[in-house]
Amino acid sequence: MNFKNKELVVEFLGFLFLVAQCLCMVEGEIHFYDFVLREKNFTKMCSTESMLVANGSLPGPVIQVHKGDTVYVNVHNEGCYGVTVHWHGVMQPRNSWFDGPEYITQCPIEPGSNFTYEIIFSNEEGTLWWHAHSDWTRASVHGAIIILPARGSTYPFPKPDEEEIIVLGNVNIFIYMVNRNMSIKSTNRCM
Ligand SMILES: [Cu+2]
Repeated sequence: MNFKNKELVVEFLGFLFLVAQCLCMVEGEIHFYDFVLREKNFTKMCSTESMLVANGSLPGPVIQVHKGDTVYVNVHNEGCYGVTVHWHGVMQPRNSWFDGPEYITQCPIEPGSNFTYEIIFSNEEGTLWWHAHSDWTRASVHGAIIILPARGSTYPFPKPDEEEIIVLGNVNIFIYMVNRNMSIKSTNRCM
């Protein structure tokens, strides 16, 4: 290959690099979240129990994105049990290692450690949810995922005047399991 041809190849590669950069820019925005999982006391139905929750709230924090965005969630496990987090309904094509079911796509995040999930929103639009995917932890470690239409597009229906997030959960199941002293205590590293 003579010098002129080499120059053309370098210019062409440079052009491809610029096109790739532009394509990356129009794919969507990147968001970062930190979920700190820690025990907290809650009183429900006349009973006070310590529950593992994310960022001190039940339900946990809301993830809000637009279609096509990517989210990085750093999960800090400051609880007593190994946990994972699943992004329910997010298809994650070619990204299944961040799907979250314990012992299927990953080992649990051990107490005192953290793990950063990459969640790629491809075709999803609407309201989904995220939840812990380890035994009973899903009862108290969960929250909503709001996926707005892609930037520059609109809802497939008239835009609502107001929107409210409703998360349905059953805390009684959690209290029942604690009271029955199920396997939860045998795996509790804090006891
Ligand atoms: Cu699920």
